[in-house]
Amino acid sequence: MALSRFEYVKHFEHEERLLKNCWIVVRVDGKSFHRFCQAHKFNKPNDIDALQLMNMAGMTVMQDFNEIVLAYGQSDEYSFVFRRDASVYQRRRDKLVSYVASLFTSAYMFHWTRIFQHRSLAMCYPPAFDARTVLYPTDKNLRDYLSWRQADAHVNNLYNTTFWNLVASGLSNSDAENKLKGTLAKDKNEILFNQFHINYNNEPLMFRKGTILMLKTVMVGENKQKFIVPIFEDLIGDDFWLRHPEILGKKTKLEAIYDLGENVNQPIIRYQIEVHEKRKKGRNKSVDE
Ligand SMILES: Nc1nc2c(ncn2[C@@H]2O[C@H](COP(=O)(O)OP(=O)(O)OP(=O)(O)O)[C@@H](O)[C@H]2O)c(=O)[nH]1
Ligand SMILES: [Mg+2]
Repeated sequence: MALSRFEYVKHFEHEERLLKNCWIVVRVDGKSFHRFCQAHKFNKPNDIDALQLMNMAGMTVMQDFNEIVLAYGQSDEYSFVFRRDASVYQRRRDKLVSYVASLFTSAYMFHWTRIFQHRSLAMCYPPAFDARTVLYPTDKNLRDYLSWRQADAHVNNLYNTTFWNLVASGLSNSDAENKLKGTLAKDKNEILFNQFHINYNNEPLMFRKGTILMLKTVMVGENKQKFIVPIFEDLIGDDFWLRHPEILGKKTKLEAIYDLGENVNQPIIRYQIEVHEKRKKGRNKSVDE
């Protein structure tokens, strides 16, 4: 086709490629989620269904990109870690960041009914997520990034758990805020324990540590299956990295079976089992016909 005289405008487009050999982290974050959570009357400080919905959206993104080695979610944010040697979209920044944000948002909407139908909770208005890409040149930088996000989850959750218990006990929001001004972690632990008989360490791990998602081989009935599994663990210490050496590219036993334990009841696992069963049925049907 002949070039139109307008075609020169194409050269105004600028494509940025993400530096080679660096870990790529794409982090999505809910836009004005303070308002979104209020509008939908999400439980404070943690709404288990809202967090499960974030995990469902995180799972969908991971299923679409096979170069994500780990995802980490807490509050209204999710970080996706792409391998150092990822060649996704030839590492074009705009393409990657916009696609991750868009898929995460549509998945959040797609899974909404499944998660919230037991509360008959309808969506009042469409949510939006922004996204950014950050490059980390060393393994230590990547570990520090993830530690930063998990430490943030801990600090916020301890504060919010104490704050909302104070408010529930009758304090106004500003009185609760004043009471917590300048307190250290141990002070908040003490308030929770002495005033509300809550041992913070017994709060659900998902609230305290956030959710880590990884691809693992699991047993579904008699069959081995690759599933995105939720992991609720500390990732700041070395233990986590020794137990999951594949993240930093150190090969693990290929067929090592990951024990889901009680996480078999997590919505993202139940969903993947359901899809797996449906596919199996579909396959058998076409064989029968
Ligand atoms: N009630 C409730 N609120 C939550 C929950 N998870 C996240 N949020 C809300 O989401 C907010 C997330 O923080 P930010 O991302 O800093 O705030 P934001 O309102 O989304 O603002 P921007 O990200 O700057 O657009 C928190 O401050 C909470 O208000 C939850 O489980 N329950
Ligand atoms: Mg936000």
